[in-house]
Amino acid sequence: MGKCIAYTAGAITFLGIGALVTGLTLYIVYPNMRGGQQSTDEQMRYGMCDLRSADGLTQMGKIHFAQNSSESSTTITGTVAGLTAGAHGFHIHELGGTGDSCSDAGSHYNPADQSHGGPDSDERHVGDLGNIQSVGEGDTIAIVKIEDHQVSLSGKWSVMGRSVVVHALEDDLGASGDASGAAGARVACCTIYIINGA
Ligand SMILES: [Cu+2]
Ligand SMILES: [Zn+2]
Repeated sequence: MGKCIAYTAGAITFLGIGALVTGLTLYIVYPNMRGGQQSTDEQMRYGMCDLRSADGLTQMGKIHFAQNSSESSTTITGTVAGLTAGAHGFHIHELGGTGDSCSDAGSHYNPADQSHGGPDSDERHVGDLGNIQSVGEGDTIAIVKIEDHQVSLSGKWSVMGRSVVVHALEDDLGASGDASGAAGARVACCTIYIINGA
C-alpha cells in the first residue's frame, strides 16, 4: 500500500517536471508566444521607388530602401540613368504625388520644421540627402549609395508613400539659405512604396 502511494507520487513528480521542461523550452524557442505578435519595430523593412522623368514618359532607374529596425539607419541604393553629367540634388519630398512635372511631390520632407541642409548638417530636412553624381557622356549613370540616420521606413516620420525627387542642378546643402538648396527644376521623381508587406 505504502509502496503504491510512493510510486504514484513519483509518477506525478515526473510528469510535473516533464511539463515544466516542455513549457520552458517553448518559452525560449518561441518568443512570440510570450506576448502574441513580435514587435513590428524589430522587423526588416524594404521600400522601392521607380524613377521616371518629370513628364512621366521615361524610366530613369530604381531606388531601393532597406532598414533593419526603426532604430537603425536606412540604406538607399540604386541607379539613375539619363541625367546630365554632374551633381544633382537628391531629396525625399513630403507628398507621394508625381504629377504636374513632379510638383505634386510638394516640398522637402521636413517634419521637424528645420532649415534646409545637407545629409551631414546639424540642421536639415529629413529629406535632405544631398547630391548624386551623374557620370559619362551620352549614356550617363549615377550610382546611389546612401546610408542615412534620419530617413526611416516606419514610425511617425516614415518616408513610405512620400517621394524621391532628382533635380537639374547641384544642391548647395544650405549654403545660400534657399529652402530647396537652389537645386533647380525637378527632372525625375517617384513614389516610395513598401515591398515586404509590412
Ligand atoms: Cu527636391
Ligand atoms: Zn531640404
